[in-house]
Amino acid sequence: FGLLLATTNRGKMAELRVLLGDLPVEFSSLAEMLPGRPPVSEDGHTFEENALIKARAAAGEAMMVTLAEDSGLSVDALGGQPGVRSARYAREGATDGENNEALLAALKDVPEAERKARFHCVMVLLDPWSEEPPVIVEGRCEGSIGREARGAGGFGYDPLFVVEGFGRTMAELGDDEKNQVSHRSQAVKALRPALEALVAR
Ligand code: ITT
Repeated sequence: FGLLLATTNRGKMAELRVLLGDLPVEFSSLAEMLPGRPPVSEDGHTFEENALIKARAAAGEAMMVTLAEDSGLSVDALGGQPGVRSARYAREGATDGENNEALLAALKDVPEAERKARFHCVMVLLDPWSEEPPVIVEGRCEGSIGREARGAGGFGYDPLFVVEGFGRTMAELGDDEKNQVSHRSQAVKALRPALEALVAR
């Protein structure tokens, strides 16, 4: 069957295609199914609210089974920021580089032991033809924020995020390694039974 991957983020899209690649599913993108559509306003206060906003909007417009996700970085020393504002931490429409710079600046005086952080990913699977409630799952990945950008892989805050137990940033891991430990891969793992049930239908 066809599954709409409701994201405008190219890094997410690339990872999702790999993480879900073994399923007998035909993936569609927003660009293909809803070309020219402006992004929905993500005004929720939690990852879950925003993932639901994105899933409902896309599924309702395309009338396709839809997977949407909201993700971000939560830094203890910043009281959980940037959180749901991760994509626009430096400013609305910020580049990944600008957000990384803003985060390093905010943590300039924070010592090593207090730089703990984690990535969150909340995924919503929504079938607009079904009466069932959407399936909602979460994945997390623990780590800490380094003092400089390192590595060329991944996207977003990956060059600053030192993965717990690895001593390397997410951007220094290979794609396969990232896909074994990332918040997104944990969320996909949790979503797998629901996806397999859909495929078997
Ligand atoms: P969509 O809403 O269209 O999916 P987006 O980029 O706006 O795309 P979010 O609102 O969920 O997505 O923001 C997620 C931000 O969190 C993203 O822009 C990155 O800055 C950061 N992020 C999420 N997952 C990440 C990852 O695996 N590695 C690094 N940064 C990540």
